[in-house]
Amino acid sequence: MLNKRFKAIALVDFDYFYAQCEELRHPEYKDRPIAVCMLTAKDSGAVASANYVARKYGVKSGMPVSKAKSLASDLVVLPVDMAYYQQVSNKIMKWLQENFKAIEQASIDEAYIDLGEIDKDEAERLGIKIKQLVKESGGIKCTVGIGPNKLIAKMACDSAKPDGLKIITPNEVDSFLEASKLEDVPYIGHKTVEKLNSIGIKTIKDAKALSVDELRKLFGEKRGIMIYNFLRGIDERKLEVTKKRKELEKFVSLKNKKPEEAISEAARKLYERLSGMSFREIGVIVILEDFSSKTKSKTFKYPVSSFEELLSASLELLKSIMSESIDIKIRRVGVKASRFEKKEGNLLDYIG
Ligand code: DGT
Ligand code: CA
Repeated sequence: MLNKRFKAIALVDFDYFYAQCEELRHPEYKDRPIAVCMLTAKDSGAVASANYVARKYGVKSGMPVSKAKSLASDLVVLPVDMAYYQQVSNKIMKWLQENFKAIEQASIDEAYIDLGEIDKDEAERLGIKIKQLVKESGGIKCTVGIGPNKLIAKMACDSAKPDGLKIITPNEVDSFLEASKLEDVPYIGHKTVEKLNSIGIKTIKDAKALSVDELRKLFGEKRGIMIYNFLRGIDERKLEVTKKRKELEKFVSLKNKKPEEAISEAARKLYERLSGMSFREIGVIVILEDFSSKTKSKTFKYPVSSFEELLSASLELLKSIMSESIDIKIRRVGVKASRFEKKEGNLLDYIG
């Protein structure tokens, strides 16, 4: 059968995100039910994220902690640690940004990726690759949905959770939608579903029988048109592309350290932040006691991604700055990487 090309959008959504981050740093809880909760006082508050073991007992986001505990007696209740989840998310999002031309970070655990014009086989390969990238950069399992627009990408993703990959080509949109429930359509909340149910409309197929004017009357001008379009898989929303980072830098104060020790620490911190990204230029910034600064940089002939090369170039640049002035009093030092490169050529080349 002809494998037609289409403009594809992917949605990547990290599975049970806060709870999975906790599993990462607490392997001892891995097979236990975990609920990460917004705690207001001891044991009172609501569940923000639950792992799939807890979900088997019926534990869900938004549920009071006391109810969750009554459902799963050995529930591990952990408080939300946003700074940590943000760190895990940043690492993965940066990586995705460096590997794809256009991404829109939609939330802490969701990003849309423009995959360009591809066929179903390429979509499959890219979907697998996205899952690998997320796993390698953040240690996190995720689900990827791919479709001709944001709406279908999101619905495909929701239907494939957890640890899934689902591709819906333009030809498959109608049958996919007809097999979905009204409440599976984003922005059709339970109030809209109730209203539709009250006039005898139970399925997407039923709802498609309503004209755009009827939907406008029921839900207002804008919402009516949106619902009309979404029921047909039509979504013109563009990606709001998150800007690519041009450079990354890390600073370390000397305090009692030698400049070489501080630069090594800055290089290590920078390397962690880079999470495998390669770069063509490296700079060292030295901030003196009087807050003036000196910088030197080096350009590589080839993209570099190893810690050893980053460290030796940083030390070399530091030495060169220090040799140019006698008796300099250093307050802080920094290492900066720039001119990032995709790992290998363009996006599809990446798929080996
Ligand atoms: P998933 O994607 O179904 O495997 O599970 P999650 O936990 O990743 O849920 P998702 O994608 O709806 O939301 C992403 C994160 O946002 C989630 O890990 C915690 C936070 N979140 C979601 N729902 C709630 C909520 O009702 N209350 C609070 N405080 N946080 C929430
Ligand atoms: Ca999620």
